[in-house]
Amino acid sequence: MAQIRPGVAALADPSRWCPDFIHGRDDFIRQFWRSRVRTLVIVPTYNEYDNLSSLVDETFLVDPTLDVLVVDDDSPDGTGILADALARRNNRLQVIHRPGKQGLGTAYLTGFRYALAHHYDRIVQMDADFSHRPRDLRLLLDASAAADVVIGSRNIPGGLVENWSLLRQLISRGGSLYTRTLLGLPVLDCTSGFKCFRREVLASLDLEQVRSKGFGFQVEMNYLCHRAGFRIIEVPITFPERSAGRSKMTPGIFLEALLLVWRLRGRTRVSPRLPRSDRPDVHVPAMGRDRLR
Ligand SMILES: Nc1nc2c(ncn2[C@@H]2O[C@H](COP(=O)(O)OP(=O)(O)OP(=O)(O)O)[C@@H](O)[C@H]2O)c(=O)[nH]1
Ligand SMILES: [Mg+2]
Repeated sequence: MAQIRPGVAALADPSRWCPDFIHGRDDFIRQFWRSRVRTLVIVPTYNEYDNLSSLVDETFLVDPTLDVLVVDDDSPDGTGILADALARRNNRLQVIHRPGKQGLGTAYLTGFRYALAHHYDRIVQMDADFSHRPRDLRLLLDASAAADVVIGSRNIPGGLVENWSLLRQLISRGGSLYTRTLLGLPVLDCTSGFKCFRREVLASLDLEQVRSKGFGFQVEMNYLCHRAGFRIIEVPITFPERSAGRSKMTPGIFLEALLLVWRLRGRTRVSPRLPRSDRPDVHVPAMGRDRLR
């Protein structure tokens, strides 16, 4: 069989001679778009001293052009003091201090108001306990070019949870099914808190009417976005159990989410909804598909 000389082989492979902006047109456009868009990552904290420093470092490693806002509720373990120290070293990190624990939902609302006032284009929600892996941020940010709301999902192909008992997985999946069924939401992971919103979404919603303090907040935001006709898509994430610090989950937070669904369902009956698809919009990028193999 005739041998192809290395020089000829190089000519036959465009990746070896074609400029990046022609060969990888998609990448070029994506990078250009990324450089124009201002993104704020909101991280609510309560007693996350052991996680915060490395979380912030890893987040900026993913994308040094992001800004990060820590919303701390006067954590007794000194997380707020640590956040201030980190912010002194990096002017892309901002800190809001609130007096005492007021709940995850209101911490995000505080962050949203800050983001709108400071003209950010995209707003990301991310927990401080590494259950939302900074490396998965890239998936959310890339998908946000084509959607109003992107949800990092554990319940779509390629998504997974690590180190959860079977019971906990059943409760989480059951909770999403319950919410989806009663509210008609086209979302497979209704309680995920790893999300990216386009500015227009938050600017157009009446955030004052959002009442949930715990993880019901995620459901309430999904509901409002869907009702307003925004395009919601899900991308697969890996969700490890926290390795440092303690969970803030309480039976009260759980009950709040259970009852919230009925409160929202009551609202559904009285207000007409905008036309939109009722089917989940799932995006499994190449990286997610690889996980399935
Ligand atoms: N500012 C603020 N942050 C909070 C509050 N409650 C929880 N958080 C933060 O919100 C994020 C999620 O809280 P977690 O305790 O991990 O709750 P969860 O992820 O629903 O529960 P686990 O899966 O058990 O960890 C973490 O970054 C917490 O530090 C609060 O009252 N105020
Ligand atoms: Mg957590």
